[in-house]
Amino acid sequence: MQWLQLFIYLISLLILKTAAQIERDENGYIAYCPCMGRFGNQADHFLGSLAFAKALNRTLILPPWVEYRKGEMRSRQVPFDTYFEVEPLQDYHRVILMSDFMTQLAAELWPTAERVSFCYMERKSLQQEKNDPAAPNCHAKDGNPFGPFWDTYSIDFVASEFYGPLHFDVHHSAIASKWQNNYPADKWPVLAFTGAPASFPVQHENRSLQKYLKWSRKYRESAREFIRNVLPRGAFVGLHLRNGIDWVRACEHIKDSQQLFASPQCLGYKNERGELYHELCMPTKEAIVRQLKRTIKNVRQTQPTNEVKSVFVASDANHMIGELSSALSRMDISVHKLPEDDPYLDLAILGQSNHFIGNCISSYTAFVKRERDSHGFPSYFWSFPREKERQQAKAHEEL
Ligand SMILES: Nc1nc2c(ncn2[C@@H]2O[C@H](COP(=O)(O)OP(=O)(O)O)[C@@H](O)[C@H]2O)c(=O)[nH]1
Ligand SMILES: *[C@@H]1O[C@H](CO)[C@@H](O)[C@H](O)[C@H]1NC(C)=O
Ligand SMILES: *[C@@H]1O[C@H](CO)[C@@H](O)[C@H](O)[C@H]1NC(C)=O
Ligand SMILES: [Mg+2]
Repeated sequence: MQWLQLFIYLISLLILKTAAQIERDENGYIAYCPCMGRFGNQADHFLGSLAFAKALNRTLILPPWVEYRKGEMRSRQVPFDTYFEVEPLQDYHRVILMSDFMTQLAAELWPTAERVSFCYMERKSLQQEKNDPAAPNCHAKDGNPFGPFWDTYSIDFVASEFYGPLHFDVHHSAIASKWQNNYPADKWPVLAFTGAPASFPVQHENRSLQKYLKWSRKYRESAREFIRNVLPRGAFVGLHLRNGIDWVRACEHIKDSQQLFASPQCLGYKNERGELYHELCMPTKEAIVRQLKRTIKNVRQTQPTNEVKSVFVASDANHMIGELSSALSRMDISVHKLPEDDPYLDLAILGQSNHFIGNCISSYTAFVKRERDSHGFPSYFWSFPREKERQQAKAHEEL
């Protein structure tokens, strides 16, 4: 038994040593709650927050991902490194897991009596009696996921700080130095934001930061195994079908806007590549089948050595497995989906497909598109360019 005790002793030494190695950053930290939207939105916000932390030269505290489960009143917080590796991010800028920060640095650096929440201006509480006109507040923990998020690390705030008119557009202005002047790190070691210090969708300039987001080993391996064991040998096309009931409703906003959610990824940030139209958000089943067949035929012509053998479908609602299988049966192509819903594994597999067709409006698609861009893999969008325009363009070419 002695060797076991020795082993445990050595392991604890090692743990103590790595713990002691976490040094305090004299330039301070940034914390925030990814309180808006689900994964796609949070990922956009993450890239912007990472760039913001770099511009302010503060360490970014990596927040857990906020998830919502059916029938649960409170959000769940999933550690950042469940899905992504921490180390590659360090190549870009200093980061620390929120749990590490809280257990190892917070007591000294951010004691409970000094925790201030940052918001642009007063945020009213949903509970009227909490709104004291004489003492405006960020109400950083008011509602879901705000309360559950900070509760995960037993964080309470003793005061609020309104940072307006400062903003996060460090790329197009000299705002970073204003942040540093107003909030020097010796007086403000931690800037804790009620929401992400970033825009949605992610700024054009920061999309390439995606390359520092590497899937954790678990997701990399699960994706590889699915591709190797379930899909037939050969190339496969990945599809994202965003068609749940929340999406049907979201698509109704198309008619009163220039851009919606992630639409700049196909239309351009200044609508250089066109205006919004409804099919971009909700392509018809017929259009989906037509475009998929056309894409596969194209690949067969242009890359005859790497023939498409299967299609992998990710969806939040209707995978259209029946429709797609029968449409492709004569081409000897099989259609697959995961046996159980897993939004993260879906993403990891879509990132690896030989070709990808996604939804231009969806930030979930945007994650896949950015990851693929970082590897030089091709991506397309449903109903883009618009079918009519494409036919006209083709007619022109033929003339
Ligand atoms: N498993 C799975 N879930 C999806 C898929 N598409 C959307 N979802 C779920 O729906 C959520 C959509 O929200 P979000 O990620 O913000 O993307 P957006 O609303 O499409 O911009 C995702 O986070 C997933 O939980 C999919 O293809 N597969
Ligand atoms: C940024 O912060 C790091 C770590 O605190 C420090 O070593 C470095 O000198 C800072 N850079 C600038 C330009 O201030
Ligand atoms: C990301 O944004 C920051 C600030 O907005 C900017 O300084 C940086 O150049 C951008 N791009 C990359 C690739 O970091
Ligand atoms: Mg969303």
